[in-house]
Amino acid sequence: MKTADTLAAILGLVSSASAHYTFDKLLINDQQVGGDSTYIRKHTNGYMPIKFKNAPDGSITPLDADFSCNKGATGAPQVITVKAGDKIGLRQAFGANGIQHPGPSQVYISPVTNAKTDSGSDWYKIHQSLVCREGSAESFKTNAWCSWDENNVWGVIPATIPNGQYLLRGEHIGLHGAHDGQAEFYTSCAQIEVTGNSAASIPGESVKFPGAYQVADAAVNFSVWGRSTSYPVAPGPDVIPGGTIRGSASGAGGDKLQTVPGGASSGSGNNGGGSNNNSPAPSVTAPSATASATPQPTPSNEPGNGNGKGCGRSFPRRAAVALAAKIDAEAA
Ligand SMILES: *[C@@H]1O[C@H](CO)[C@@H](O)[C@H](O)[C@H]1NC(C)=O
Ligand SMILES: [Cu+2]
Repeated sequence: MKTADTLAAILGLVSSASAHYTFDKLLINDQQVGGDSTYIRKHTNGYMPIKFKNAPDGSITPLDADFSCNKGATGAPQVITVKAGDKIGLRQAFGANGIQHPGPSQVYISPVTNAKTDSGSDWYKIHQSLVCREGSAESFKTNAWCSWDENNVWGVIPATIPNGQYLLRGEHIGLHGAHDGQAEFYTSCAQIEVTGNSAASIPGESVKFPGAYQVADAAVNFSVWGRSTSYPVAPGPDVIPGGTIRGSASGAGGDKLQTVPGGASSGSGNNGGGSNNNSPAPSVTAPSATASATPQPTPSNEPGNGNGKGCGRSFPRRAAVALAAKIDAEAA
């Protein structure tokens, strides 16, 4: 490709990727429950990304204490009751209607005594969403990712966790600047109570926030800008037994949801025993383009989806020019 063409492609992507976002509406099985921030904790970071390097003014880094539920998060008024198999989504706020950053989405839970007041300590990953469309190095920068253009980060409540209250942390990671320490982290926490399960303890590995991610980790120090067409890494720990993985590293197999085998049997028994490697995925379907939630106008006193902070500013034209030249040099 000529450098001018590469540059045009990069600038086009940067501008389409410059709408930032956060999450404040809860979806259960694709239906919104409650209003804005009824079950999802408010924070004070607006739509700004969290970044290791060049964080927007007033934002935080993944090494700050508030990385768990975002800057200044405070308890929401309600706790939503859910059961194994429920699809739970954190939908975008401020009228945004589609994630347009290449990168994974993940969902973590932390057991708490009181989901309205506790902050969570041990975080278990119950879902990760990777690449859903196998294809070219071009689509790997955009819609090869499962979450591209979707308006929520979602997972499925596992049958393998005990009943009780949890914080549920949804996260999307934009990788467009990740080659330079500038992966963008978008996160919010919902307050949930799991019922109907019989597991006595949570299977699998937990991590701490902050702590789970470091700037040098392969999964967040990653370039989507070369000729790569797969993401053979995932940020943080493995998904726990009974959790779900959507898509795959390369997108081979398409938009499929797989349950991680193992964990104590509970409820319907789909996840029992660890021998059930081909257990059916929960009966959920991917969100359609015509999601049920109604987009809302951007309130004048709230941040919009403009490109004033973050991507636009941290990825100036001269960087795009240099990157375009580098990509062409490597391709030559
Ligand atoms: C990110 O990866 C590149 C290439 O492997 C490496 O040169 C660089 O030092 C890494 N960055 C950090 C912060 O470790
Ligand atoms: Cu961005």
